[in-house]
Amino acid sequence: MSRLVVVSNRVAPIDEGKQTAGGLAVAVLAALKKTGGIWFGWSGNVVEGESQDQPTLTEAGRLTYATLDLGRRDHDEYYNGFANQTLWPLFHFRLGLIAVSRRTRQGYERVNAWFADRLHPLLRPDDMIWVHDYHLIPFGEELRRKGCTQRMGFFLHTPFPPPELITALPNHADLIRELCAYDLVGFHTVTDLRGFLDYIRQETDGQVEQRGDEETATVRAFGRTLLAKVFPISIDTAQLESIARTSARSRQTERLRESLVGRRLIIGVDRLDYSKGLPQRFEAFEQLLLSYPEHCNRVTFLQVAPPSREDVPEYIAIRRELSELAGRINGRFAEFDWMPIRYLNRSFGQRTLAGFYRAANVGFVTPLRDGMNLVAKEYVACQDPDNPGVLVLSQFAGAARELEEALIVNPFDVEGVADALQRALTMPLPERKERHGALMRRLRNHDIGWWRESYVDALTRAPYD
Ligand code: ADQ
Repeated sequence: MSRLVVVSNRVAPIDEGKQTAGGLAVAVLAALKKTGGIWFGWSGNVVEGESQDQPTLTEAGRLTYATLDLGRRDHDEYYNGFANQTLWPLFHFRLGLIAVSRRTRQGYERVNAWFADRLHPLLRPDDMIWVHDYHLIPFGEELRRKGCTQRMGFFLHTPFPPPELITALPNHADLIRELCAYDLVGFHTVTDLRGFLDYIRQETDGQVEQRGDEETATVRAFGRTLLAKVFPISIDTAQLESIARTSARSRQTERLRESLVGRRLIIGVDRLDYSKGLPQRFEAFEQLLLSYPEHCNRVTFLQVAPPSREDVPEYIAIRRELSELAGRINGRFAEFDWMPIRYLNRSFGQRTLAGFYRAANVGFVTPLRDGMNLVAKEYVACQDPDNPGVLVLSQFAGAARELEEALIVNPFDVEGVADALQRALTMPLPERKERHGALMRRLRNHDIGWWRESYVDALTRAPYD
């Protein structure tokens, strides 16, 4: 069996006992444990001066973690700059927020080349290399330039927009050419795949071949042949179900229930990011209280949103906006014994969140754009099947493609979202059970193991020419 080499911007915390494992970390660790291999990427540390010269290698059984500290300039240009101020807003359809700068673009290309240089000596000829996310698009081409002929796959965790948006990026063709250096490029949804294929058709002289399957295409472009395919990421459904059963009786969940004194609970859990639609979500909750005043003092909205990317100005702005909005709505509706919105800028461990999800009557997930959104899937998996809550889900989350039995909403339509909340809060038990049952069947069939195996299986079959 070939070794797997996983490359991602951040390498997840090595201490498994302590990790608050996100979906990617769980999937990657499971895959690496099976085949043995390397997990290579940034350590998460920023150092003054130059980036670390050689990776720190940490052995854990058949798995090696190879991590590098980034120097301040590399971090500013590659991570804060091009990745998070150009590609992130671009891929989330937010042209108004993109920063365009030759300096950060060069930094992005330079750090990718430097990363590839550091991984190269660790590679074996029959390794399979799996690169993750928008930070590392040029990585594969850099390895090819060094003569690497190994099977190489890329998976994009964000959406991929239509070519009309991609072409707003100067030298966009270089980025797409870099994607074509991989043998396999994976997306969450058919919409993302279509964005990529439409670019190839409209902006290059490459060819796209789709044989009756809208989820798979062979692409011939920039002198290469690759497979582009849909792999919707998922969660460890069985494990979450079991964690939620025990967490339902945990001390913290009990405390949350007691604090509600019989009121119903709506929950939102997100990184504090402008793509998650939080201002519109707060306004929709306010609209619920205006349109359906019977919920005043009867429903609490708990929004957990730990700050992220705090060096980027747009993230400072959204944080300020949300604090003001929560303050205004609470000031307007609160009673001396009821706070309508509980807004928490912190994160919780997976077990605690599982208990909170189970205690909540409504899961409120309304991003303006999201690659997949794992919180939506986690909320469903954590429900009590005998008395499940209802998921209110944005049509612009990749998850909406699969989770059809959720109440699907347009997050820009604040009044429409308020109506969906009302429907969720008043939905009869038989309908809730039926919807939840259908959602769970899908999440059990398509869990994180299925995602990982289908991707690795497709990569094993490369090359595709
Ligand atoms: P994110 O934008 O981070 O991920 P999401 O998929 O919802 O979005 O969350 C990732 C993980 O972080 C989930 O497992 C969730 O439980 C956890 N998490 C989120 N908020 C948390 C909080 N407040 N406290 C503790 N844990 C929290 C990117 C893309 C998504 C895509 C994933 C995976 O933007 O669209 O689904 O990658 O591909």
